[in-house]
Amino acid sequence: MGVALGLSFAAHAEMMIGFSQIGSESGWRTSETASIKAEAERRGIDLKFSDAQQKQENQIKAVRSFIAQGVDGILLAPVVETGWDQVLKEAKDAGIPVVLVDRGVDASEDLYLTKVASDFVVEGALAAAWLAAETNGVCDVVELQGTVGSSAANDRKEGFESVVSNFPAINIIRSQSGDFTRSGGKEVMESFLKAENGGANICAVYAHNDDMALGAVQAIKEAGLNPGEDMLIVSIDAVPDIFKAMADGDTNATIELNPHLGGPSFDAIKAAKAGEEVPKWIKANGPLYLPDTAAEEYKMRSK
Ligand code: GZL
Repeated sequence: MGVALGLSFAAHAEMMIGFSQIGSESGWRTSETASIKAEAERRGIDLKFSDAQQKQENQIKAVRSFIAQGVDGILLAPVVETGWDQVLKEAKDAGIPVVLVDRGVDASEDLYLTKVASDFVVEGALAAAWLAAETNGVCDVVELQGTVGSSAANDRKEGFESVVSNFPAINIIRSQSGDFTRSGGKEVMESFLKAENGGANICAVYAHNDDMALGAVQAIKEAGLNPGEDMLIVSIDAVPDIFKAMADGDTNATIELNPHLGGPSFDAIKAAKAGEEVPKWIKANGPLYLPDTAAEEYKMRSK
């Protein structure tokens, strides 16, 4: 009688990493999540994933659970900048390195290993520089801000204003948060149109991300205006749908935000465990894209 040997080799994971993700509020966020999960898979990393539904308390709970599980490292995409000191100290006391992914925190640098993120101030400045060139420095702009209190929204606002302050005839006439979502962008844009003479006073829309810009496009069309012509639209993320909108003439510029942050994050944890120095900020800024290459980019990115 043959003996069936049930040999099961628990795949030996290179590392066990906890990842506290903000949520799935935008196209960019979902592609970032997919990219980080794929990179973990490729490296044989056992990734414990938690979606916080954009609530900081869920992220703090998740980090505490990762600490209790004794993970080798933690990726944290902090939904807002403040309120992290205590839980970061708990991770540090447990000897678990924390990598801030995509967004930053207002906490002492010794409480985390590194931040893998773009420089949002530069992104905001680039958007303003493009608009100033496009309008010869004369434009009344409405601003769709990202999530209130997030480093992405704070810094993109700061960067935009740092350039616009050099142009006395460029004015930010309205500014409000659409929380990085399409529905939020649409709702706020509808209120801006109503408040600004049906949109006649608005020269341009600066949206902190593409999803809010696409929501604004819908609102502008429903108001009987031509987005991209009656008012310029510049945004950030470079998601596939914005390239389609640019190719259709509905928006005018986008700035790339790199969603492939898993590699540098996992490398940083590995380096730390090997006792190597890791810089406190690993930057990943991308270029500005215009309609001339939008159709090509859309085809390539939506495969
Ligand atoms: C910025 C990132 C922002 C994206 C939005 O790095 O945090 O959050 O621009 C996302 O699409 O919601």
